[in-house]
Amino acid sequence: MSRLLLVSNRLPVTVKADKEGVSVVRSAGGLATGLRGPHERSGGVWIGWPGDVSRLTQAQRASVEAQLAELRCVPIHLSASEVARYYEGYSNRVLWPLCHYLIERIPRQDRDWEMYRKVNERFADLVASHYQPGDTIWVHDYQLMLVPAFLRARLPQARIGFFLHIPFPSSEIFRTLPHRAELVRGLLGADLIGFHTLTYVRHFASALMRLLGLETVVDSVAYAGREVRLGAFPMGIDAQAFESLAMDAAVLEDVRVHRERSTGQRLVLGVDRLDYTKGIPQRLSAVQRLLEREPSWRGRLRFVQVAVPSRTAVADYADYRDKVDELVGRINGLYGGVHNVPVHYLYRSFNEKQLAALYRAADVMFVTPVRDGMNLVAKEFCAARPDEDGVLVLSEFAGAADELGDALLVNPYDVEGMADALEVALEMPEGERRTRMRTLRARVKEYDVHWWVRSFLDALQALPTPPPHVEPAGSEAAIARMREAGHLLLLIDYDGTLVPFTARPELATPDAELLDLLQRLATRPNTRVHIVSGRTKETLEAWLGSLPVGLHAEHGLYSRPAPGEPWTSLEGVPTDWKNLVRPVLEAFAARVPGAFVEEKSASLAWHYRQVDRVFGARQARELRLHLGEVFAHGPLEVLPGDKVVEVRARGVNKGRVVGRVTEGMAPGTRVVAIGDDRTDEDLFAALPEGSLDIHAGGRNSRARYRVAGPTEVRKLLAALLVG
Ligand code: ADQ
Repeated sequence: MSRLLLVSNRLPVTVKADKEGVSVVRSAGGLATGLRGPHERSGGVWIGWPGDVSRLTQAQRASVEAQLAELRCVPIHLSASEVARYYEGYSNRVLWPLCHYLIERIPRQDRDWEMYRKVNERFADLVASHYQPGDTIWVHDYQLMLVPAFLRARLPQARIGFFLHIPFPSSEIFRTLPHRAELVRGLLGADLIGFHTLTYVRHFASALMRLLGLETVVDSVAYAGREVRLGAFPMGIDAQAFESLAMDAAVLEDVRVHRERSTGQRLVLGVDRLDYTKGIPQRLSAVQRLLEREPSWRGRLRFVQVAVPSRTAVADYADYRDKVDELVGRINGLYGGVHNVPVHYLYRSFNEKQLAALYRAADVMFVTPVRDGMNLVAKEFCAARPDEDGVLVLSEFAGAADELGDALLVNPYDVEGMADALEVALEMPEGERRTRMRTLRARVKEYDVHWWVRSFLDALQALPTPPPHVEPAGSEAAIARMREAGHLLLLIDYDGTLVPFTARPELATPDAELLDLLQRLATRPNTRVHIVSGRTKETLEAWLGSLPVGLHAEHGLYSRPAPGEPWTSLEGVPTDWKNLVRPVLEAFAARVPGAFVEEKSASLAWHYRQVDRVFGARQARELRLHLGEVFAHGPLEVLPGDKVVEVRARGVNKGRVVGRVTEGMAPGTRVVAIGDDRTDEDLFAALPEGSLDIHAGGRNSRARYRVAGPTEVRKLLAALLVG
């Protein structure tokens, strides 16, 4: 196994200082437990924030450093302002509510983005300084979404995984964020991006399409010359540990006490961080509603809510706490008796043994987040029930609901419905309880945290090793190589290479500057220029016909070597298929607003540049599949282009031009091809040895040189005319 570098906002430790000195203890959280084995075995380090150590003395800090080193942890110390702005400000006040669909909670002014960026960059610098070739890097969670891209810039060859522990929201929510595109690009620095559920994967894929126009094919997306994989890896818990705890003698004694105290009552349990995503008021309202409408439950139902204090520095959490306090007070005031109250509210942390005892003692576990990435509490409850009893009531908005179908699923926004489900749970016959719990436990035990770590790391390590990264050279290098050649033969694509794309193809006429540039290039000594386009010969003739350049239309089907010479066409290209394909394209155009069909002599094209990105891409995919199925054995090729699906006779491609134009060329001629589209890859592939291939744009390309787009292509060509 390669060395594993783990990166998370918090290190999996707690620093405790008292009169005795300072000690660094491992945390018991799920992530820490699951990753401990691989972390220790691989000999790597875990990089993160150890919490605030600013109040420690010099000597205490040195001791902390030494103890962290012992645990193979590398601290990144955050200043008070970094904590306030990167962590509390951007991570917890912006990203957290956003990903949980609570955009109303996001402050209007987004002041902390810069700090978020800066701290992410600091993390990346520190990780890069510990990196050794061959290491695997695994970055965790929403606080560090930019780290993968910062790392990729520093370590082009590294294997980088990222896991998001919270939901990735619908792209309609995500795109409300001013820095949405930067965040998505940040994640795309990784080789593998993991989420808890397929729904989050789908949301992310649709954000990629909407924000960056990137299409995900099955589970992979091509970005900046790399393949980025997306996957669902539902996180599990240390089920074995919870089961053992639930059988521990001291825990069983606590269970007995809990039960005794609730004699004659059913025990309903809630366990959460006190967080506004956890749906605690909704849960309380459901309890209240049940007591209100079914007086028979009054005095027979005991609801224990344990809430661990969380993010107390964020004002929203204080308000939320007040709201919960008030509700608890109201319910107890209404339905409490002299000797008992229905709601027992405990605002503090419980250790695992105490939690296990409560889980095991409960009749009903009530888990009702309004949104939750996964929700491990639900799984812990199941693991802590070796007696195979107890009912789980679970929000359908928790990621865990995808796996735990044998829970009673509820909609936390429907208080009446939750009250119904609570009652069903309280009255569920033993046989049904056991059947459901057995299935739940089987799932939780099999897909535990160790499975989760293994499956993510296996997927990351199974990715093909990227070929040694050769950064495509830029304009300077290309110009130098072009200048040194005795003779130049330039093969240049038109749309997207010499001119930018326009909404409709007929609008992309050449401007005066371009005509002048091509004229001067074509009359440069020992230089020949050919335009190789997918356009019709009529268009090329009308737009560029007066220039002393060769023209090649419809991907090389037609060629006209010089002005005044006749157009010739490739022999034997069938066109009788067009009458069959045209109606299909027209039908697709009719049902997709903004799409239209273009007819050329040997091809038909379905354009969707003006169509909504997501819808257009989906329809294009469907069209391709449909054509592929219906005309599988015909003499056709279906080519996906830039916002166009083109159908043409098989065997016609831009590569066919190369043979024709290089025939009889002067010795020492350097062939240079420039293009932006997938169809230009055929051209690049057919070039003779020693040629230059230049990709104009950001897609995956075999070309060894790369420039950004039409403006840079023009600059590059203009540079040939000086000096
Ligand atoms: P959290 O929002 O913290 O995690 P959750 O998955 O339920 O939510 O994990 C909470 C952990 O804290 C559990 O292990 C639980 O035992 C413990 N805990 C909760 N309340 C406690 C209490 N009162 N006292 C003591 N311990 C308590 C984020 C995402 C989740 C996702 C996890 C893991 O929000 O959706 O499941 O990360 O990816």
